[in-house]
Amino acid sequence: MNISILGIPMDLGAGRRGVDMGPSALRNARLAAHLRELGHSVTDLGDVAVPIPETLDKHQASGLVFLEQIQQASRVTAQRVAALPPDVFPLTMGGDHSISMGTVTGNALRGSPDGVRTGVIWVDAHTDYNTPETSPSGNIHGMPVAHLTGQGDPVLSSLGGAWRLRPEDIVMIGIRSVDRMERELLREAGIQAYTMKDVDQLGMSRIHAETMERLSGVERLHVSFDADALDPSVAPGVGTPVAGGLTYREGHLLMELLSESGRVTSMDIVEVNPILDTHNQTAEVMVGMAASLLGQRIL
Ligand code: 6HN
Ligand code: MN
Ligand code: MN
Ligand code: MN
Repeated sequence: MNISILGIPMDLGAGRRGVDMGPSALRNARLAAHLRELGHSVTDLGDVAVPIPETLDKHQASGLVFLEQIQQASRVTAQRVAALPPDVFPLTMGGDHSISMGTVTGNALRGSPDGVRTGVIWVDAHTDYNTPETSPSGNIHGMPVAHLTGQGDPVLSSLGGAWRLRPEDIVMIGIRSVDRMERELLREAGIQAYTMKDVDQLGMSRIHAETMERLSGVERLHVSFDADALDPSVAPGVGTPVAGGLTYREGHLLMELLSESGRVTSMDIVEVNPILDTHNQTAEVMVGMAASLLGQRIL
């Protein structure tokens, strides 16, 4: 497979600094080399330009933190990804999870200006379904799924023109932290979310099977993997850790089963924060997750 790696060193959407160094940490953990060892042809496209927070005035006319800069970086990200040939597998690296507004949109638009029906598997401790109105923090990394489905800020919700991610084409896995109003919006939208209770009770194998069944009608399938989906003992280098997460093996099993399905067409790795990490452990673990999704086998 031809894999294109693109970094989006974005930390304007998060409440804590350092997640902009995620792409460097993942490169340092030899992401490209690991994927080449699996037989892939890998091109590193470098990073999208994202402004440094200290150079900006934090207070925007809209009241949302760094809204304009995130709009601009999301537009560029969507354009960069959309310009990649449909046969390339884009592996996009954050940065905080606000980058996925651009990456998912760009992937849906590849080779098709109107966008094709795209499924999203959102692996995360959080549902990231706040709107600017419901968000308790104002941080845009807690809002990408709402914007992808057409809610919230009008610029962020129309990055792909008229294209929208359909609520029924989203499956969330690893969920254990949802805000009060966010929960109501999720229920109204009917988004399928597997909580950690579901992971404990059903097991990852069944959750994978149900996910594939639910997303059987989509043309493309994107995996957005927030490192905080994993338990903080496995992935400590994240800005919003939540206890009781996916084990190392649950994460790998999901990636292995998705790899076997042969249906995944793009992936994000987000929220790796080397400042909060221990000897780059979280980046190393996430490189392993990408390798499992991209064909690494135990035997
Ligand atoms: N992430 N629900 C919280 C908020 O501020 O909206 C946390 C969001 C975390 C976002 O980890 O990608
Ligand atoms: Mn290694
Ligand atoms: Mn997230
Ligand atoms: Mn999260």
